[in-house]
Amino acid sequence: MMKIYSYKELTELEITNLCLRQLEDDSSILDRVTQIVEQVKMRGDAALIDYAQQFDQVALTELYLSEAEIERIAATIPAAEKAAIDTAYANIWAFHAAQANTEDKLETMPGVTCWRESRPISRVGLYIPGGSAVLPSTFLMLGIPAVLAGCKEIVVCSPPQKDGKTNCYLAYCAVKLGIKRIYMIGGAQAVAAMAYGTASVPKVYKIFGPGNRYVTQAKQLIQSSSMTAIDMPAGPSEVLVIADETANPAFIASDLLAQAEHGADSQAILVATSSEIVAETLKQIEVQLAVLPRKEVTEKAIANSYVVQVDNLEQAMQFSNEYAPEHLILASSRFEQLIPLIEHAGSVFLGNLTPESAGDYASGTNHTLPTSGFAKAYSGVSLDSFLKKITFQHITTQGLANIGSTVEVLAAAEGLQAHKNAITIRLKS
Ligand code: HSO
Ligand code: ZN
Repeated sequence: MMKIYSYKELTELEITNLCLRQLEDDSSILDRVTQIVEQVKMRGDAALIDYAQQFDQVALTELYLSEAEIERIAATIPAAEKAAIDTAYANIWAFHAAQANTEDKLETMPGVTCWRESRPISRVGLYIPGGSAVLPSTFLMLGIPAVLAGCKEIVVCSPPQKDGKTNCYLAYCAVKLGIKRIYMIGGAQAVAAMAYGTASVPKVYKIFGPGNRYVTQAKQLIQSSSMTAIDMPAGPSEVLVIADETANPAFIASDLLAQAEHGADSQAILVATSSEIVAETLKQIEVQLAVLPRKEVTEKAIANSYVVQVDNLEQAMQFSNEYAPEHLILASSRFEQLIPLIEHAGSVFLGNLTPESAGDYASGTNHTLPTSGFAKAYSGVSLDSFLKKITFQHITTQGLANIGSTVEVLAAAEGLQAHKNAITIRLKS
């Protein structure tokens, strides 16, 4: 069961330690991942086919599913799942479409005009996991902003099922997104293929998507060795629930367990002002956990989680800001007054009727979020993640007269005569 700490009895060092995520030491797999990346770089498609045999036990003749095949598989989706994907799609689309903005041109000095324009990253790679859990939701969360941004080439990799194909959910998402190929490549080899390119897989400029330790390690590796950006550093998923006496223990338990079922290394933290709520929640966890299909994994994650008992909501927010959770749930009817106190969180869920699951699948916000305390410096995936901003400027005769001497003086101060000349020669003309 979860350990209970009393906030006021914790030293600063203890708080720091509680907020440290157990980042796995992945040096053990670094050699293996390096080898896979090297093989893909050298042998391209041949290496990918060998790895599909070795890791996925499938003999691929073609590395991707064609448009016709995707359409055929997509057509087998049951009606309820189709309707659910349609609704989620519409909400996620609307929320991300609203993020598009154009900035006004600004005259910083009379005759000196500066502005920014967005351009899509022309080729992006999406990794959609398919091992222990197939995640059509992740396909929507990455595919929709990519399409909205106008990325010309969207390369999608997902590990093949036993039949060498993908399932009807991913296929249906691909059809909706207008994506005409799904590469049946998983793991570190998929990341390597998209980072370096092979005969079949185009090289991309940015790779998105969650994955296991191998995928994560490969993303880190290729970031420095190839000219490829990644969405963000990834760690195990987490939730922090802040609850006061207005919270519902059964609801809190359901949220903690939803997080915990992602993996044994997931963390679910409860920060509560009321000891009765804590006691009730712990009971509810037992009850609800007992009948979960993923009980074993979930139990492990719960054992790896804890409760912090606080005196008031201000203390709760202090702890939460130190932890910087990927997901923050404010299980309180007083959530309104807490919003200004939030400094760090990936995504926030307000009130007792707003479970994280809603955001994981369908409300509209993106579920690709900063974990492991990276919420202190990173934002979750959004439309902007698929865009670059280019700055522009234009200077008129009047502008040159206005800005000229400032640049000349600064260039001279830096000892860069040629920079100064670029102004002087124009002022003279
Ligand atoms: N909670 C996960 C996203 C997810 N949940 C996908 C279910 N499917 C990371 O934010
Ligand atoms: Zn989730």
